[in-house]
Amino acid sequence: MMRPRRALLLAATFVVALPCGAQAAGIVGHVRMATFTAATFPDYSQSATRHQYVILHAWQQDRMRALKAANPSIKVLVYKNLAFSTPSLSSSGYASTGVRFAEADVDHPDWFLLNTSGQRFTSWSYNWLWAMDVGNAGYQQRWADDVLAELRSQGWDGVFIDDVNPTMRYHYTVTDVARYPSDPAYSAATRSALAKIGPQVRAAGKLAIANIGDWKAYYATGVDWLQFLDGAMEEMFLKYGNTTGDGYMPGYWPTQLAEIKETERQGKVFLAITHSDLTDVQAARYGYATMLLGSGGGAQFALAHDYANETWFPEYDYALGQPTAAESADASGVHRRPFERGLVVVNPTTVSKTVSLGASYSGSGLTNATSAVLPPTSGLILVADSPAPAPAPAAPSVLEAEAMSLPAGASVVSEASASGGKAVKYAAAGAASASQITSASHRIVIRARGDQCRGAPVLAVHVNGRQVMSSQVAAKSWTDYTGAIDVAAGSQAVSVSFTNPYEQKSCSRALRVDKVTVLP
Ligand SMILES: [Ca+2]
Repeated sequence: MMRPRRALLLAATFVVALPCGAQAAGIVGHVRMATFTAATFPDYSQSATRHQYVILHAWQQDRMRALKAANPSIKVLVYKNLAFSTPSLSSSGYASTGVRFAEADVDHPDWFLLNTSGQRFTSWSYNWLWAMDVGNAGYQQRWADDVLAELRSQGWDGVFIDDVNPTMRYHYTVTDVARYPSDPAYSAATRSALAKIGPQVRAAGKLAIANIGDWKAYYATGVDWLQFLDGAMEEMFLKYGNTTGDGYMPGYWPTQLAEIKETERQGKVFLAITHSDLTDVQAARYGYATMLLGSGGGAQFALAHDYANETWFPEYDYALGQPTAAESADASGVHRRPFERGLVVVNPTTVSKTVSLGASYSGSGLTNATSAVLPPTSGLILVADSPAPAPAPAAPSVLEAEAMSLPAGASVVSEASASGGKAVKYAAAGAASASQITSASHRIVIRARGDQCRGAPVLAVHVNGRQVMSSQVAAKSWTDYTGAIDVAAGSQAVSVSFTNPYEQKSCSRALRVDKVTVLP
């Protein structure tokens, strides 16, 4: 199972390893929370290419399968509530909660949390959500068992654990919770649930990612909980208000930047959602730019108005390249981070700032700018007008698989839909190899498809002796599988392997590779 890898600081250069097979969108990826009833996917292929993480409800398995068919390396998480349960189920019988209300109601009344009057209670804001005793060991184990069974049987990549709360104050009067009448007491109960559940989910090869409630106000508590998880969400990142201009939290900006950096330091995934109108470009730039300041490759961003609509902004497609240094602040309080082909600046203060950019940049509404005025709580994502300091990006370098040295068990086959009309079919384990001259490059794209037989063929790619990706090829038609590389201009030794042959009476598993493209 993929583990997000942390950035390694080597001298003055950041070498960033993206998750295996991820679309190399840049140092910050994207998350889609699509849990509203009205959520739509106008184009599964586009959503699956743009997003590295998608969160769905348990009854939306068809959407999960459509996304994974479009991009087998996407991570699709199922929503499960930790701290509450509800009697309602989907029409197909699936629950949004880890433990079913009916089971607790009939067999385990001790799994409900009680108030100081001895009564069960619901959340103030969500009167169908009954508070459960997250500190009860039996409740914790049932939660883990039920969720793990569903992750395995349905093929989810992991679980998005909602209501992982350090406090009950957003749901109920803290001192009225009989067993945990303080934030430290409730935090300890939540921690014990994560300590029990997280390791079991991860040991099963599934992802455990928690939505830590009000993490910014309970920073150290959330950081401590990361050890049990693959990552965490900050659902109120920089701005909680759902309309333009509303709900900025400049006082929490340093803490939320620290959340990104600390999550990266622990080698985990950081999911952030900034709230506003669907078209609020200032909020999107501010959130995305702040993520670019702190990310080492595991940070995933979204601007959301609700959890129904997908948003996308032009800045997400800018080719900044890799960061060339850590972020820093100047005396005025403006933060910046240089990239190979760009610059990110953020003004987290409450007053307007004029910044010198140090060279000519375009982007985020500016053209050929050498300085910029940043309003309070704003950011700019900028692309260098001249290609300095990195050498000019060169054209992609294409290597036809049929031109590579082939191992025994692999052969050239004619396929009208393949580049050059030919591809390589691997029927046995082995590696095809070639040397290819390229410019300095950061991405490698393998066009492949699989003959499926009790599982997908696995494709592994090495460049100059280092494995750069390994991916299941679940696609039956030609599909691009992308990995991150970091090579200087020159001759690269490329090898493409098939690692898991299988055959039985009715089928045999095979890998087909059309071509290899190396991109700057
Ligand atoms: Ca070909």
